Amino acid sequence: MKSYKMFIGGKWVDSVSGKMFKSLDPSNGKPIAEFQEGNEKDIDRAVDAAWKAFPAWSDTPAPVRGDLLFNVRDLLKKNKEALARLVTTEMGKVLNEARGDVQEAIDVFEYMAGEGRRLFGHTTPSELRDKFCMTVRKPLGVVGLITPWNFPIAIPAWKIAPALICGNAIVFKPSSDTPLCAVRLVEILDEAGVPPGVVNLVTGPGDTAGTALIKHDRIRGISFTGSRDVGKFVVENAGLKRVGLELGGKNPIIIMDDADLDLALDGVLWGAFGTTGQRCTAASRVIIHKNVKDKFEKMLLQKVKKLKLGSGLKRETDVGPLVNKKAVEKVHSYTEVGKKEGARLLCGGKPLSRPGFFYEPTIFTDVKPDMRIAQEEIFGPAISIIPVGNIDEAIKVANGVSYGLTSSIYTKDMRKAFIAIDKIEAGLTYVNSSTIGSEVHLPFGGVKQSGNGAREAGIEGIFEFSEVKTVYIDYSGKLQKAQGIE
Ligand code: UN1
Repeated sequence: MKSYKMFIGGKWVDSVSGKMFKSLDPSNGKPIAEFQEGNEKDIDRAVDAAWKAFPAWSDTPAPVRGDLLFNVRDLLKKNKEALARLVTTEMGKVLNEARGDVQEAIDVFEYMAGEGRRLFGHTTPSELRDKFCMTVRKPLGVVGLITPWNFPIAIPAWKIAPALICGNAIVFKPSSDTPLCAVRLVEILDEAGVPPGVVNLVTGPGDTAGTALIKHDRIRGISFTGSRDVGKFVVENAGLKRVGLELGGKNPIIIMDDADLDLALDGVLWGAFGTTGQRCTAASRVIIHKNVKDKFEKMLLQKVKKLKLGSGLKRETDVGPLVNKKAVEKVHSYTEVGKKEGARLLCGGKPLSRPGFFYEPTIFTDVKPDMRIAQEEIFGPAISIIPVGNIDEAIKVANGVSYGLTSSIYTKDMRKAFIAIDKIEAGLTYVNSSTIGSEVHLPFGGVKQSGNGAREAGIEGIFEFSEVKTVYIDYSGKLQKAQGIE
C-alpha cells in the first residue's frame, strides 16, 4: 500500500511517532493508502517552520501573492478531473458533486487572488485639521486550519486562499477521513510556487495533532469547520487566539401551500440526499403547510424510491455511501430514536447489507418540532417532515432549534418570502431554491450554535484572516488633541 508523508518547511517528512493510519474507500471499505500519524511534536515543528517563513511571505506585496494564487487556480483547473475522482474515492460523494467540490476551490482561489489588488481599508476625515486617518489590513501571523472530510478540497481552499492572500503562514490539519485529498492539494500549492514553510501539512488524530494546534501558544488564529461539540472544544481551549467556527445545521425547507410543488420537490431531493446528506447545509427538516402535505409526501416518496445507491464513480448512482462505519451507526441510531419518539417512518431506515457504508434515504413524517430527530444534526440521508398551519407557525418551527446555518422557503407569495427573509434566524436564506449551493463571492456562515459569527468566502473571508490597523497621520506640526481637549 502506498504511504504518504507530511509537508513541513517545504519537505515531505515522516511523523515523529513513526505510526501510520489508513484512509478507506467508503464505497467498499477497502484501504486506499496510509498516512503519518502526526502528534504534538510534529505540530511544533510545523509551527516553527511557519514562523520562519512568515516574515518574507507577509512582506511579499499582496498582488504578487495574488499571482501565486492564480497559479494555484490554474493547477486546480488542470487537475480537476483527477482531483474529483479522488474526492469520490476517498469521501464517497458522486462524481458530479465531487467536480463541484473542486470547482468551488478553483473559484475561491480566483476570487482571493483578485483580493491581492484590493485588501481595502478605509480612509475617513479626521475631526482635526491637517490630520489623515486610514485603516490597513495586516496578517495575523501563523494560523491553524482544521478541516472536515465532507468538502475535502473546497473547505481547505476556503481557508487557505484567504489566509495566504492576507499574508499568513499556515499549519493545516485535515480530517483523518480524507488525508489523500489534503496531500494532493498541498502538492498543488507547492507546485504553484508557495514558498517552503508558508503552508505546512500535519496529518493525524484530532485529539493529539488537532488539540496541540488549538492550544499552541504561537498560533494566532484557528479556523475550524466541523461539529458543534468540537467547536465548543476549540473555543474552550484556544485561549485568546482569533477563532473562526463553521459548525452544524438543522436546516429547514419551508413549503407553503401556494408553492410550486415540483420545484420544491427538486429542492428537497437535492438538499436532503445530495452528498448523502453530509453537508452542514443539508436540508434536514421539511416544514410544510398541511394543505399540501399528503400530496407532497406522495410525490417525494415516488422519487426517493427510485434513487440509486452505489459507488459515486458510477454514472447511474444518485446517492453515494456515508463516509465511514461510525456515520452509518450514527444515522441508524437516529432512526431508532425517531421510531421511539413516535414519528412515522415513510421509507428507508436501514443500512444496506453490502460492502461499503450505505444507508437508505430515510423519511420520517408527522414529526413534532421538539423531537430529537427534528432538533439534532444527523449528517446523513434522513429528513423529518413537520406539518404546520401558516407562515408564522412555519417560522416559529424553523427557528425552534439551536442551529441557524441555512434555510429555504418555497412560495409564490412575495409577502411570505420577505417574512422568511426577515424572520428566519440563519446565516443564509434561499427563496425558491434549496438550502445548499452557496457561491464563493458571498459570505458563508451561521448564527446561533452554527458558528461564532465568523464568515468564510466573500470579503468577509478576508476579515477572518487579517487584523485591522488604524493609522493617524498628523501633518499640522503641532500637538493636536482629539475630543476637543484644549
Ligand atoms: C459544508 O457543507 O460544510 O452551500 C459547506 C453549500 C456548499 C458549501 C457547503 N457550497 O452547500
